[in-house]
Amino acid sequence: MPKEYKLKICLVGEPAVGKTSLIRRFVTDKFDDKYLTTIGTKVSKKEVVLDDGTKVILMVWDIMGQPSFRQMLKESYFYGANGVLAVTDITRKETLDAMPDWIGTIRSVVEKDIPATFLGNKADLKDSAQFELEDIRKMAGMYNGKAFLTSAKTGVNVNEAFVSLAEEILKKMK
Ligand code: G3D
Ligand code: MG
Repeated sequence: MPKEYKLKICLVGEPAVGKTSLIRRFVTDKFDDKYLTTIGTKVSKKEVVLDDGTKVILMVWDIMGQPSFRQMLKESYFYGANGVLAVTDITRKETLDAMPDWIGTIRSVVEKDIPATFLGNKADLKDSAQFELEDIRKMAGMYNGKAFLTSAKTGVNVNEAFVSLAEEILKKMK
């Protein structure tokens, strides 16, 4: 009998990197170009079945990206998190540079080696890219995480990234 798991996943990253859009794409498989900036927190739920038949219910937490909120909100948002999706925007290098601060914050609340998967989002805007997959891989490597180029707009790699994180979390639990 395959086991069933329920996991809490938090998205972190600077404002406008595409956190809310990625969740909307993953949960509803649709992209809305007119989606407004998030106000407050939102939890979405999606069930995935892994290759080995394991059923995983993902509770996906969307957080406000304003760095000033990082300290204020960290306890309630990150409490009980099983994994992190660290989202950057490939058209803005500063969103990659800001990531260690985000990871530091989450690691101050939850266990130090919480699985983290690193995304370079807006892969559809490749022509205005300021960094590439290799740079994300380097950062991910510092935290033993995987790296993906994603696009909430086209949907490329969005499912793959969420599922990969779920697999990393379960690998660690077993
Ligand atoms: P956030 O939740 O991290 O703050 P949002 O980011 O999901 O609100 O997205 C911020 C802006 O980036 C939005 O544009 C959204 O449409 C756009 N966006 C998100 N993901 C992608 C992507 O993969 N490709 C492209 N081209 N745009 C993306 P607006 O104009 O609505 O502010
Ligand atoms: Mg948002």
